[in-house]
Amino acid sequence: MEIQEMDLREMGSMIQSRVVLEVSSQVQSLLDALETTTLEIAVTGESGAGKSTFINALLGLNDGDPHAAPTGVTETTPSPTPYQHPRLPSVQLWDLPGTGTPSFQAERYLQQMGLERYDFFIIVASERFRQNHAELARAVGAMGKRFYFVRSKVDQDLWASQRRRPTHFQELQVLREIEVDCIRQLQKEGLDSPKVFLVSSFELHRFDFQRLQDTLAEELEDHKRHVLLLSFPSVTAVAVEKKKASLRKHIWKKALLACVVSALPGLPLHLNIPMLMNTLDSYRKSFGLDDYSLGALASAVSKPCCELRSQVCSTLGKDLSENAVQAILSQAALYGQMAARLLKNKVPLFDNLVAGGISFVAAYYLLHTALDSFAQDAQRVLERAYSLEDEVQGSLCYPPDPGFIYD
Ligand SMILES: Nc1nc2c(ncn2[C@@H]2O[C@H](COP(=O)(O)OP(=O)(O)OP(=O)(O)O)[C@@H](O)[C@H]2O)c(=O)[nH]1
Ligand SMILES: [Mg+2]
Repeated sequence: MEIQEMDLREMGSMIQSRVVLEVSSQVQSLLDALETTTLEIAVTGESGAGKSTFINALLGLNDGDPHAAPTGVTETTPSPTPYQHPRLPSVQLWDLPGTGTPSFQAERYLQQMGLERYDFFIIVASERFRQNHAELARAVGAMGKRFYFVRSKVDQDLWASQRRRPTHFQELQVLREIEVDCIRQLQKEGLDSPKVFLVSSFELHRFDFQRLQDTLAEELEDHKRHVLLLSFPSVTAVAVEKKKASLRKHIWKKALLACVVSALPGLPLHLNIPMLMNTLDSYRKSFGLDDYSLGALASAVSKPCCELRSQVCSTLGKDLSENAVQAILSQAALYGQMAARLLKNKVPLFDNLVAGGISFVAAYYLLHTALDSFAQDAQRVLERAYSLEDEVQGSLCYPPDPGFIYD
């Protein structure tokens, strides 16, 4: 009788292990597909329009960085040049040569640039859009690709306008005038409802950059949307929240893969700590909390790096060490049973995972809590980076969010 019960228990846990293994391999393929999803963005426009500067801003690179696109007042980009995203190797921004020669022919230009390769085109102009831009957009559209117009250097326009009309200057009005003028010009060239975004590469957090990001994301399919949201710098509170939401969808997959199924049936699942550390490190970088990103942001906003770093208050943001990770995992044990009940209907094969011990719940808790606190850190860093005066509020550190089970 006893032996039979033991056999049954062993068989049960063998089946559970098999199921977890099988699901793991499927989840691994899902994540692989996501991680290898490519995003190829073409940035084109006239020479000197600010294409390379925009690319560097998107990649979070300072002009002085050895991996940055060269920029300057003389013509600098003679052939299509790919710039790989520093964190996401499957994302490339292509710096295309200027389109401004008098003999410009859109179709030939696109053929030379290898049109097929790109997911969409960003057409940059620092002044009015012209016939060349409209022609290029039409040719891109005719070949079934999307295009977006970026009107760059708006900080410069505002500055000039303020100098011209110091007493009547109204920022919103000037911006509106620029936008209307761009749209009217493109319509005159035969484009019905062009999408125009006003951007300053030196101040991505202002003007239309967030709207550009939202529009691009909306118009991409699922996997590419995720990659875009991860690859663009989070320069506004909205961007931070969207990045968090996009990463959150995949937490359960990461947590599941971190559960190591023992080769011997009946032993509980345990956790692959290095894998969890890698995931946490990628979250942290994704929110720009690593030293490189903080340094780049600090120099872009001319503030000391330590001032921005002081806004990183979460335990893992400050110290992503194995000890800190273990401490949070053991905290998770306290929540284990309650969390297990609440997660039950949210995660496929949850019973099988929980049956293996609370490892899965602990991994899920760790990643969830970390994501929340990194996002809070990122918000505080942004507030401090872009605040005009030093606000007291920016230096407040909130306690870690205990509510991972409630959403
Ligand atoms: N104020 C301001 N200046 C900008 C901005 N974007 C670019 N610039 C400046 O404009 C100049 C030209 O910028 P680039 O990025 O080199 O222009 P490009 O389109 O890559 O030029 P080519 O490679 O020659 O085709 C540089 O001096 C930049 O610093 C911006 O948003 N605001
Ligand atoms: Mg250039």
